[in-house]
Amino acid sequence: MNKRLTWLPFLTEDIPASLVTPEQIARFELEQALPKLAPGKTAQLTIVDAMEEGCTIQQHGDVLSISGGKVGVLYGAYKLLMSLATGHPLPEGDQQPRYGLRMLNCWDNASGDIERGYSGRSLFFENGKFDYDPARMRQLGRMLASVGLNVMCINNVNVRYPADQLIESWLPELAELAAIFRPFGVKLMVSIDYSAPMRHGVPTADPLDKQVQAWWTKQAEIVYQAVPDLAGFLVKADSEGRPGPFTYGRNHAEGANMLARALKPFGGKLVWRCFVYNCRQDWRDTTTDRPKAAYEHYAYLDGQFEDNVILQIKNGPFDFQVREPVSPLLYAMPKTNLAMEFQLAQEYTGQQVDIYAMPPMWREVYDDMPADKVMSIAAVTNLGRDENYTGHPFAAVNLFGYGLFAWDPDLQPEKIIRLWTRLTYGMDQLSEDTLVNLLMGSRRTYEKYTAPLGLCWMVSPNHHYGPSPSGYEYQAWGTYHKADRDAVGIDRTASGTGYLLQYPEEFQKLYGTPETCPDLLKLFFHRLRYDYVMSDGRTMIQRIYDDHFEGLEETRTMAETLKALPLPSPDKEEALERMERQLVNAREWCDITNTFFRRYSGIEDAHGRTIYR
Ligand code: GCW
Repeated sequence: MNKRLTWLPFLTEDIPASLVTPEQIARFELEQALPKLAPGKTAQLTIVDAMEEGCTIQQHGDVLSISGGKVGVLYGAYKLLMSLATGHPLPEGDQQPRYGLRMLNCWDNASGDIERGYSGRSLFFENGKFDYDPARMRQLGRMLASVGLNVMCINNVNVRYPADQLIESWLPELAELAAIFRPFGVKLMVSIDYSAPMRHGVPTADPLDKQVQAWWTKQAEIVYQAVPDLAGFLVKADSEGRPGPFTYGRNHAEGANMLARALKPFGGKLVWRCFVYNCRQDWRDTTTDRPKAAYEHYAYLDGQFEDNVILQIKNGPFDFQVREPVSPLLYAMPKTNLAMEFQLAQEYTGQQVDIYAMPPMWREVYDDMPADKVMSIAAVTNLGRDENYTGHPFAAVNLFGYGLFAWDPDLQPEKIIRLWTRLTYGMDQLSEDTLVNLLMGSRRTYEKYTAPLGLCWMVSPNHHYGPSPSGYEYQAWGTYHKADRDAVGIDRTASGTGYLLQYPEEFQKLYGTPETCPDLLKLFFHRLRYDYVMSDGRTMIQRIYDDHFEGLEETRTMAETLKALPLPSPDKEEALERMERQLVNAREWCDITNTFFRRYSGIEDAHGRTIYR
């Protein structure tokens, strides 16, 4: 294949279009890879329908046997090959994914642009229509199946004409694409426009209106005739200008249930995003606190949703910032199906220019979320038409790690990162350790040179790359830090906005006082004076300066490390070219943030380093 498939370099043959079942693909992959990875060994596949997505792998002499459900055998084949390729022992016992739907959300527009896309244009669309390379789609199917992902929503949640045609005049094309991904165990999903009936002579989109209900019921029938195994619809409603039930005075249970009922006869899911907040806030208004919004809109509706509705909740209460506490809404809806949403696209985390490996961050999120309440996992993809799919060659570790975590959320980040590194580059031990360490530390480094201590934002408005400490300060998006000469941050405790009260008690205790709150989240929950003494004895302002200088220094060290690594071409050149830009970005962040706080606080750096005036 002309395009690079980073973590499965031993699968060099394109998957032929003639293979139409997971079992056939599993055999094909094993046949090409076993002679390279385990010469003399053969594989035996047994399908046990009841095992569904699960599998077991065993070895008897030279025979490697995989049993599993229809898709399970394919997952088993990839697990087996990855173990052989890395010299790890075969996975023991019954392998079952922890989460039911392991979804990717592509924010691809029909025009071919990708909202928050940093690796080229859309893999699926160009110029207002479907436009893809079928061989590349199969390659993508292979990537997704190899890490166990099973649902892909192909279009942006902000549905713009003509993407609304996906469930109307584009159904034959949608069916063709679904057929390409089906053998990989990947079902397609589409984002829909809540007001669609109004373009078909229905005077309203009110979910309680009979005509509206009839339109969606009929439309679901038509859609499922074309794509019988469509995973369902994804909806962004009443959010950032999208249409939704609020227009008609209806709540989101009424809004979602209407669509869910239309999908139910066909086994479809209705995935409804909870990213709902007032994006036209007046910065003078201190009674509204954006992180409170999702809980306020949804928690009281617990138990009122149809059983095929899944509420999709961003991992934090804001919006994919470098560090946020886990969303309290995840704890507040025990009677509702929930999915947690991550963002692989590095919108606020370096845009696939800066190195930012997410597994360490996800470990923290999985540790903090209610393990038994969340049933599905979603992530905004970082994929595009770039030859390596992810822009920065190292950004592939995030897609890889996301899939592995969605299968087994108890994994350790280092294990995931090492696995990816070894599969992708197969370097000597020392170089492997070096790259693993670099990736493991990359998120902390990025965090150090950007917005401090859970303060969030401070990014340049609109495109969200680079610093602009007050860029959002007087805007309508509800993201303020309120720095003055004495203090910074917003008090979100009971005596402040009350956001803290949305949490279960143990979190309230932990975050409730500046003393108990972890340093890295202190400015998320509290408004603190610059001379507040942190847990390690430094003042808050000194901690901000130190972190920023350290972040820049660590980036410089990363750049040196990168130069010395024996990475193959063109990954090496691509990584080095991006590192040049990361260095510029880190320096801008460091200097601008330090200057900003120095100007407000009037406090000098205790170590006399350069802070510009
Ligand atoms: O953070 C915001 C992004 C928007 C995105 C939105 C969302 C798709 O800046 O680009 O819109 O989140 O999650 O809906």
